[in-house]
Amino acid sequence: MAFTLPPLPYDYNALEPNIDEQTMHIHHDKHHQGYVDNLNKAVAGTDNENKTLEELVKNAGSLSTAIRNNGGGHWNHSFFWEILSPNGGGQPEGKLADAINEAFGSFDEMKEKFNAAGAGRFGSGWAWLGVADGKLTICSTPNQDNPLMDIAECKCTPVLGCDVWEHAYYLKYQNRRAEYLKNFWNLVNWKKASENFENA
Ligand code: MN3
Repeated sequence: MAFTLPPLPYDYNALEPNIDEQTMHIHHDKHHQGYVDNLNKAVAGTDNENKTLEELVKNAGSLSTAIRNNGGGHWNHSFFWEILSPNGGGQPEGKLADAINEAFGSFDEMKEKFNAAGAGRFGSGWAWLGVADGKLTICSTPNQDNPLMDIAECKCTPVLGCDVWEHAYYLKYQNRRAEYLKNFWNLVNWKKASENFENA
């Protein structure tokens, strides 16, 4: 069964002013669609056609570069749209809030570390907050890799992630990746992040 592009769970302009409408159109309709199309081409007529996206991502190290890049791209973006919300921002509550305080000292220190991971990623990639061995951790991955991949330097189950490819922010922020990362927090869907945390 072919992979398909999930619709955005909100309108293209719903994340304004933090992420602009044109960026969301290009990012979702062109970039994410491209990963889906190229993933379908890469698995067509092979055993990998019948595997789930998670199976492909977790075994990326033994699969083709095309599956690693486009399977990762499909997984990462599907995850990213869900972690953003027009009603996002604020702070997490409950178990996730407790775990953040325990791992990083405070919510603000966690944000600082996450932003540093995103700003420090040379070129294109992602910043992640995830769970490894029952504890929260922060890391970044290059290109469309993610921490679920067997080949990832930092392995964890993602709780939230931020796309720091230029295509995610350049129209509005140009070279100001740090400003984009700062505004990312206005959009974080902590309900979804808490679900990811509790399922990890
Ligand atoms: Mn992207």
